[in-house]
Amino acid sequence: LISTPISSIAAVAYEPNKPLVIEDVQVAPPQAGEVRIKILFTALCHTDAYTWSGKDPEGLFPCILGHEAAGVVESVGEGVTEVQPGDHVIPCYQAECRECKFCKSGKTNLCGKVRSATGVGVMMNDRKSRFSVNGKPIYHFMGTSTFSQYTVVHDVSVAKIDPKAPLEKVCLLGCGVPTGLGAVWNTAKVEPGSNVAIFGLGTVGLAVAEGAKTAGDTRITGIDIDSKKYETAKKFGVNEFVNPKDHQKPIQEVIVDLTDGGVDYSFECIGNVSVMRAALECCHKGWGTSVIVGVAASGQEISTRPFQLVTGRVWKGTAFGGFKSRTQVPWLVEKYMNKEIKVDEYITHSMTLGEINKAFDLLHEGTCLRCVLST
Ligand code: NAD
Ligand code: AHE
Ligand code: ZN
Repeated sequence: LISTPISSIAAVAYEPNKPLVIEDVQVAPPQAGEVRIKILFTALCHTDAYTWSGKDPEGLFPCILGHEAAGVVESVGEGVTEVQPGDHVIPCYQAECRECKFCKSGKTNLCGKVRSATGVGVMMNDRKSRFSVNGKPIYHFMGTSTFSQYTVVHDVSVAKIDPKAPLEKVCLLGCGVPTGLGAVWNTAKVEPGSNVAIFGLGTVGLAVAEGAKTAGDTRITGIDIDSKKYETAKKFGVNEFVNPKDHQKPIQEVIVDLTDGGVDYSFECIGNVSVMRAALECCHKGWGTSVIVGVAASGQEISTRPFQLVTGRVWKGTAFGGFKSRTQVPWLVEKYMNKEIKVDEYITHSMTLGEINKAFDLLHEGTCLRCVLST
């Protein structure tokens, strides 16, 4: 079957912070090792807003953002064997080739096969984009570019899922929910009976809460400057709330006092470097572990007294919750189908791709967790 270019409605980011432009984009056929996907549903994540803001050192314009989505394979390039047209899939910004040094290490979910291309908005084969408007190239984003009716991704970035799974829901398993769950299960490996602090109660923080709750007998403290977040967070297992605005003392001291010397595990789910410091320093002496999940702007750096680490606290980070994407996204879909993990509960809004600018506005209001767009 010969694949030809396709016209696709997409939301193009021409410049940082300027409204996205909905227009017809040409999507070239998939080359060797590539897959063209018809995206049916895509959600917005705060990382999309971050790159759009111009603060991402890897952000390139014009580009097509979006990385939390689900769709159906439309056509495949030469040599693609693991998926075929019609397969239901979730694009994965964190690839998994199973052959590179990273994949074979058994120590990380990061994959080295296509990262050099996805970081600069092109495809690996010819270091070019498959998107264009009037012949001018539009950059890819995170190897996914899901704010489009059609996208082209590397075959190592496609998870084939159960065709019975509702795509308008499981699109969330492309980023935020797995990131929070995996930060607990894979990165921190929280044990039963642990004391946990979560900084930031957006989708990622709530998924951390859900993951921590499944560890069993956990005491979970949620910290957020927006007290509107507390009602929902209770449903995700958060037992206690602290609003930094209610306290004079540094928030780490407040948490240490509340938790008999500090927490066993803390998670930063905001992307604020001073909160990252607080999250480390509220950990218990001798063993407390803090996981950085939030993404901080270009030029931002973390700091603490080395004594904090000398005395046993551990600082870690996580990308996509440490999940091996192609292998474990289908497994997460099954867990959702068996009602073992929440997904629907994070979806607060649904709109169309044409309303994407309105959806981004919502993301900055406290009431939105995930907004799912139909394309
Ligand atoms: P979100 O904006 O929905 O949630 C952030 C929460 O933090 C909000 O509830 C906000 O009120 C709260 N907050 C802001 N400043 C605060 C402060 N100083 N103290 C306490 N609370 C504060 O975002 P999200 O979609 O849940 O994403 C959270 C972060 O995780 C973002 O930085 C995103 O880029 C990042 N992220 C990382 C990965 C990864 O793989 N590491 C994956 C997905 C998202
Ligand atoms: N380009 C950004 C990197 C941002 C970042 O850390 N991204 C996370 C995923 S966020 C999803 O919402 C990630 O997976 N990082 C590992 C990787 O390989 O990019 C910057 O700040 O430079
Ligand atoms: Zn994301």
